[in-house]
Amino acid sequence: MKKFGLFLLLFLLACAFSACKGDDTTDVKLEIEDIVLTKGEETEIDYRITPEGTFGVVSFEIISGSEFIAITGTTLRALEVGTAQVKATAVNMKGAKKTFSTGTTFTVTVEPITSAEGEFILNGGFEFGLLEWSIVSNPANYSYGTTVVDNTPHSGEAALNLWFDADGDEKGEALDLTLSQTLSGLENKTYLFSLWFKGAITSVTMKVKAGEEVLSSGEFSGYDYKPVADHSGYVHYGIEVTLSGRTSVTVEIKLTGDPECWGYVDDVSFKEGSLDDLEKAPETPEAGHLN
Ligand SMILES: [Ca+2]
Repeated sequence: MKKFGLFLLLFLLACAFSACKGDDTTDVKLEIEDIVLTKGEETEIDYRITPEGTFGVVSFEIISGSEFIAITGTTLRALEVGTAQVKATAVNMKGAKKTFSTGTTFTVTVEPITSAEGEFILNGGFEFGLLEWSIVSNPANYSYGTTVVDNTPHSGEAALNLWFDADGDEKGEALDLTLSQTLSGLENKTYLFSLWFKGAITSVTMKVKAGEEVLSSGEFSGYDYKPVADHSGYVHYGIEVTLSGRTSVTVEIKLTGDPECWGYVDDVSFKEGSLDDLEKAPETPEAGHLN
């Protein structure tokens, strides 16, 4: 009888063990690879719960470097250059037969915005929103974005969008916007400051300054121009500047327009070169085209 009792106990223990194993908590794994982003970028956190067919609810906790990133749901945003550690936890869905709780940690590295070799402007293509640009709008509360709605950017997926509707009447407001960026590491060379524009505004004014001193400037039409073929309707505007004894300048773009104006600026560039490097539409007898 005693022996039978022991068997029963072992049997029950075995059952409990296998039941526990059947339920299984130990074989569920959460896998997330380390992530590298550029400052200003946003991505969905890609995770995998195994075995295949296991569903879970995943949550995240930034355990270090919370000043560098932000996580909302599964959306990860890179705020500042640095490294963050994130703890992720997956638990079974509510009411699921199989219960589990599993976790992992991963690293998010935020890298600085860089530009192509020889290019001094950072984020000239507006692919990282308005980062790196100083922007002054009049009125100051008009906040221009970089979403390209129904027109194509010159390159990438974004451009500076000059259409801003402050009062919700679906019409753009009058435009008075200045953007600038201070560049350093320059040499005694001739540089081309250029941008791609399309739209219907009044004017595009470009300046290269050293403090308040204007080293070079040019004003271009915001509506009367001839786009360059195969450039999505954009025109290439630019000014050149020859530097002597200066390693740093500020480049400035001022954009003005009447109510209901619209336009895009993309691929702003400052690099060694001259006006000869501007891409121009072929000369035609058509009057009124400035480019
Ligand atoms: Ca772009």
